[in-house]
Amino acid sequence: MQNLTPIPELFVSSESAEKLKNEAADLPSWDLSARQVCDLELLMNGGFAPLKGFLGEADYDSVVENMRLSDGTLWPMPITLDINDSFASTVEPGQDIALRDSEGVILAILSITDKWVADKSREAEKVFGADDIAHPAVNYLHHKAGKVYLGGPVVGIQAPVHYDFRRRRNTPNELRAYFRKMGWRKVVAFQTRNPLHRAHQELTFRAAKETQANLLIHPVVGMTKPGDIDHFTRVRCYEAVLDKYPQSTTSMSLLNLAMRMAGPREAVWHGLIRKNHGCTHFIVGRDHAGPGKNSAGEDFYGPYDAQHLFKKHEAEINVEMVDFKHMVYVLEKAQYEPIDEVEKGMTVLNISGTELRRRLSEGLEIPDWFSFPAVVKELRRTRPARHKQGFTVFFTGLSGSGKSTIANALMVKLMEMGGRPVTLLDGDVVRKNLSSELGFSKEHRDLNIRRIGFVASEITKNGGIAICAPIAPYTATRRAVREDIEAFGSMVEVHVSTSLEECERRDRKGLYKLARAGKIKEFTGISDPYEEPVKAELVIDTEYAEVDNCAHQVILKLEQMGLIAG
Ligand code: PPS
Repeated sequence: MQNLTPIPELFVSSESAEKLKNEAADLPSWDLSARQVCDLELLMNGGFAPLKGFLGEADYDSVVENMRLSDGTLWPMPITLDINDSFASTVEPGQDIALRDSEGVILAILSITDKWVADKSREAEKVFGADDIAHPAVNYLHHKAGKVYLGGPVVGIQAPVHYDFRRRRNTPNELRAYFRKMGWRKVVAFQTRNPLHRAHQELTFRAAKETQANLLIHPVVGMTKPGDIDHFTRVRCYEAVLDKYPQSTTSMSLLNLAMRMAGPREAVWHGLIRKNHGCTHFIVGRDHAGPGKNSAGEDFYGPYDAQHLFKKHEAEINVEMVDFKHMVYVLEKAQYEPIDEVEKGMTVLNISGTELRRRLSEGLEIPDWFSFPAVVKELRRTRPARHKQGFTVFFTGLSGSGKSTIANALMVKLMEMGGRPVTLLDGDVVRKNLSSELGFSKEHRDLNIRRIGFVASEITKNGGIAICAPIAPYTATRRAVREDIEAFGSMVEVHVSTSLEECERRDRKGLYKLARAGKIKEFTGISDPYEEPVKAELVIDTEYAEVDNCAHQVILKLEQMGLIAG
């Protein structure tokens, strides 16, 4: 049964908030991570009701083991405040702490009741089904979350401020009030982290029709799966599709949830959150909130596990599940139909997410039967064809291997082609400007390379070409730089594999002689390591090729990867 009376929030009145804010200025304070800000927002506005704060140890144990709070209430997801060791050593149960956003604004006060070191492997096994870092939430748990958890009730001072799409963001009570005002007694919610194409429009429209309910498109704009299309683009896409629905029965609201990609448990969680937002029905699809493949290349969850778990707890969630029909385009009928209803002999068309990404990156046509022109236009603006995107060519190799010479030749060739600005971040040049205070210890080399990676990733993000030519002797650091860059475009690692003997024979700067004589310490190849890349996109040996030819090899590689038009 739908209940549209206001849901309890954790906020105090604005008068008390002002007072508390002043008092809180003297409290120890914790700067919330992006995920914690999302969690706190939904705690404070009632999206996570009946939770009154971050879970204490007994509730946490019970949620992890049984999907229930210790009083027996169904709650599948541990909402915990993880902190680092150094902050943990300064606070104890019984104390109040201020919770601040990334700009230092005090959002809430937490009264600590519990402080404990979590068994993260158990949490991973029980909540996410496997202690495998291929699962984004398990990776987060082990590599981003702090070791110590704090629990206790929260007093809300102010909601996190959002400057984007303000009119599309609604608290549970705002949505409840809207449904009340509109007389919407039945509301079916559609959760999504992807742009809506025709198949989604068709299935949501059908779900609403079949249940005789109004439709709430309720996309997640907090944190979704790494690699997803950013929410700015997605919201513009959703807005472009909204006029395809009957206006009087459909609404769209943004949910600042940090997803965990926990499949079945996540589906139950999503249902409870939608109940709090005044919905009566919820669409659960195949592989709902699926995290992708595990380290062995298998799916973490069965395709219908989420539907089964939801169904099992449907009465308690108090939201009816509408199972997602996999919609396909039937060519002969020129319309979408659920796959299980398609007559034999018909031609069924479908484009997978991977195929869509390929078509976007290669600038290929995306047919009208698949999506709406306005949606495709938005996607193309964000994901231009690969030959229009920024990228980084990252040379690595010993001192004197020829990196800088080839990098310079490559820069000139790319500038001759035109189209994108080219920036050369040569090892020596960077050391004179960006990293002038650094030496050659492992720590300093890593810092130097991470700085180069940061600049290269910004250039890549903004559609330019960055050419980097440091020694970059450590595999792990090169991998970290790759991650930074690949968030925005391609990274082409080029190993200039000229042998140590040849570099030393050339000794163009006379450094090897000094290094052999012990006059330069920590010299790469002589008294410091060089870890050879195993997965470079290209290996160039300068002993057997002219500079011009070496640079040309890179150009051919870029062409092959679709980064420059042939
Ligand atoms: S690193 O390891 O990537 O941070 O090194 P990088 O910034 O590319 O700097 C390498 C240039 O500094 C000179 N140089 C040394 N290289 C290696 N080890 C030691 N100890 C050292 N001391 C000075 C050297 O000229 C390198 O230039 P390239 O262009 O690579 O020959």
